[in-house]
Amino acid sequence: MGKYDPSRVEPKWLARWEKDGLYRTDLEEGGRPKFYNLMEFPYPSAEGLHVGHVFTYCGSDTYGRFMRMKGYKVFEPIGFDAFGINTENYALKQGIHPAVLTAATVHHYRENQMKRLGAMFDWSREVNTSSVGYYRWTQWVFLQLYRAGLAVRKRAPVNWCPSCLTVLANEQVSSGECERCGTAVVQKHMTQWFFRITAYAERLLRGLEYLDWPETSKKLQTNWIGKSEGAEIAFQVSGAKARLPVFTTRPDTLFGATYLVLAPEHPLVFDLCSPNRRQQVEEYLEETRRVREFDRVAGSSEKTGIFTGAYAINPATGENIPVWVAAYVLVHYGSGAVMGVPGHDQRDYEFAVAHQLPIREVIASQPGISECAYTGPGLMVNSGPFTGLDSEQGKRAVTAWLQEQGLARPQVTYRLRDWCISRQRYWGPPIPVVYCPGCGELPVPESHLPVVLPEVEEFRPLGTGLSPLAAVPEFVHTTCPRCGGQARRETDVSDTFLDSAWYFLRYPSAHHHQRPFEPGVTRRWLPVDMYMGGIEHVCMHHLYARFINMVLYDLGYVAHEEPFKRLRLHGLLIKDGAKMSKSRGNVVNPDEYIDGYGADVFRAYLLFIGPYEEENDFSDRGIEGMARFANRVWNFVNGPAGPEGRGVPMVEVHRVIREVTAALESLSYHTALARIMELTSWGYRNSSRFSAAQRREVARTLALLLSPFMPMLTEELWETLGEDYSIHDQPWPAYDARLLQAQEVTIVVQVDGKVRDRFQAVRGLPEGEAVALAMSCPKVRASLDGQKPRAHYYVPDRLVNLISRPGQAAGTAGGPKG
Ligand code: ANZ
Ligand code: ZN
Repeated sequence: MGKYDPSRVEPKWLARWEKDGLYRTDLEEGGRPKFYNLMEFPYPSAEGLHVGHVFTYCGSDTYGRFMRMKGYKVFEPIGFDAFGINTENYALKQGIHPAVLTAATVHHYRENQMKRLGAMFDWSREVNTSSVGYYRWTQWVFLQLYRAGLAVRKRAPVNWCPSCLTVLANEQVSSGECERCGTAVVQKHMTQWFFRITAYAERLLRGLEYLDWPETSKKLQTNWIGKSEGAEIAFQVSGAKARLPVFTTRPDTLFGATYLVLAPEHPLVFDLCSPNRRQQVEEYLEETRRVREFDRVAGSSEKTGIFTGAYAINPATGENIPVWVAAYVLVHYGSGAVMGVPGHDQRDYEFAVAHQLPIREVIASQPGISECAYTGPGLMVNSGPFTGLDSEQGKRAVTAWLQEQGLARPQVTYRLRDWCISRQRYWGPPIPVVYCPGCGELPVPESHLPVVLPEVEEFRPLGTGLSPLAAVPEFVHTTCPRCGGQARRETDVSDTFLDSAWYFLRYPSAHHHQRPFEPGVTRRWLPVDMYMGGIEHVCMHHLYARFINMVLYDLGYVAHEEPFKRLRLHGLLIKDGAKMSKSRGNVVNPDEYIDGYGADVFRAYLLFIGPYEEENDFSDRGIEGMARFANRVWNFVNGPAGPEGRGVPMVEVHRVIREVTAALESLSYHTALARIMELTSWGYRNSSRFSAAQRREVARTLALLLSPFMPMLTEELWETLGEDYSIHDQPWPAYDARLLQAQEVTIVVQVDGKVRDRFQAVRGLPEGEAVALAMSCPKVRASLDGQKPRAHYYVPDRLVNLISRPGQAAGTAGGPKG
């Protein structure tokens, strides 16, 4: 058979699988239970896949393969998130049309990179969001939201990227910078299309409870949605008709409200402003316009502000309190106005100190408020009839009291903003809306879809706040679907995140052209059973997808309310201390490794670096070791059998099967691989003792256990063993639980005579192995703290005592001490 040569083995099986359609899943009813195994699809960017992507895909694919062997009909689709600013920015940089560039990159990804990975992708259902066959349905999704009143055009402050020349969703801005290009984002007032995701805030929050998602992702979404319960309290403006509503989570502190603050963009600022203060207020507004919203959210310590000259009446105390304008108040949170309670809110405290506003204690506390605000609960003081009440009860009591006078109502506020989905760019689905001088704004009738993105020479953003499509008269001029008169098309395209908010619904229906998703196959295959993705998507893609899916559910198009039953977050691959990314220039290209070692070795190597769900450092130091391991397995199966032995107990085989199974179930790929390596070593050690049947069983088991990690190598071994094609259609190996139980003992591990841990092992474990296992127990490792034990003491099947301190002789320190 010769040496293991991946350059011979891998292409052989890739071709065979493709020819046989081994991974083409029959989505019709019947057969095994279904398992929809989803991974985030790539946006085909410039340089191709990097090692981080391969890490993600191989982890997901390994899980899919495992589920397939466990008897599920696994559907593992793949596609390309090919529309969007990312691709377009690269096209602009290269001076290549995005359509041309996309076709080339998709081809490169698919043919030169992804297909080589040996994953179970069902290429027959590939989707590409930039193809008309896909985006006509993205436009259809838009129309459904439009009909439901959830897609609205409104003027609002939006994030504008001066480099990408387009607006961005809040989610696409991180610490004030464009997520795509890193340029500082500015605020602009513009008319844009929004999806009213805020109408779903409560349901998006509640639904999280029932999902099998990691706690971290639930927390992130919960915080992003940001529910706050409190009250809206109206303050009467002194000497005027106007009332100023404020949102507060602490109505119990009303007696301590010594001033009001409006956001600079608050519509009443100018009405309230007294004539002699007008100029100063205007100067202040001008100054803050340049300050970005995000600095304000981040709780910047800057406490700038200006007095408007107006006063309002505190409804609790009847006092006249000054009305200020300050940048720390956000216009579109709550009502854009705050009651300043410096005694019990730290931002207010700093503001009051800076501007010499009175600070009043209304919640009693041990530390008091002489140094800083007291923000905790306590008994109300200086609060008229409420004095002495507990602050929690006070919240309700004060609200109810004001409510009777028509001055307050309980209110819930969310931090979540409506999703701005229009982009002034070229490379996306045109938003299907028409404007008629007579009939107004009209959705394009479904029967007129798709609104085809015109082929243009000039796809550069205009920078005028209009999309390049506005400069294409043949596109802009159309007829009104209602009156037949001359009308104008909407020229913005929709956000890429809309493309990806429903792609998992399209995969099973990729062959259907009459509908976005065919009801039968959708009911059978959705929701997704396992979704593997990155943490950076939790507040964007995952949230958007849940929202769109929920809307489609409400409209009766799908039968499942939540799209992703189970979500797991893969860790990030770190290189030189930072996340791999093109902008940092620390991207590692997988191609050379795959050329050098084969995809199987590289797959297994990536999954062996560390726990899949944690951050891992990429270096290629250990890849040789993985290549040696692949060779060892190869040689074990291919090597000369030698004379038949008398036979050995096979408990070890069962133990390893059990542990690899458990490790795969919990995505502990590195552990699974370590156990398979142990089995390999054990196989070599016992080589001369195996009966022929045993030797064969070990070889078969090794191939089966390794097949989710190294699909091509193991397919070749399977053939060598004379087994039936394909190894990937075999059931997952079973283990004999009763045998394991009977053969198993619990070994106690002590360090210097103190019990530190225990582990399960087979009876009669050799001393060297027992000590090695003892030293690998986590608690033992912690207590040794990097030290090597000086000696050890072993009672077979019972105890290992590791001696680390000097002066404790092995023989005397040992013995179980209770
Ligand atoms: C008075 C008060 C007293 C407050 C106190 C807090 C503590 P969360 O929990 O994040 O929802 N607030 C209201 N609208 C705001 C806006 N547009 N921009 C900035 N801050 C705003 O925060 C709610 C609290 O944030 C509200 O409760 C309000 O300050 C402030 F001892 O009202 B509080
Ligand atoms: Zn009309």
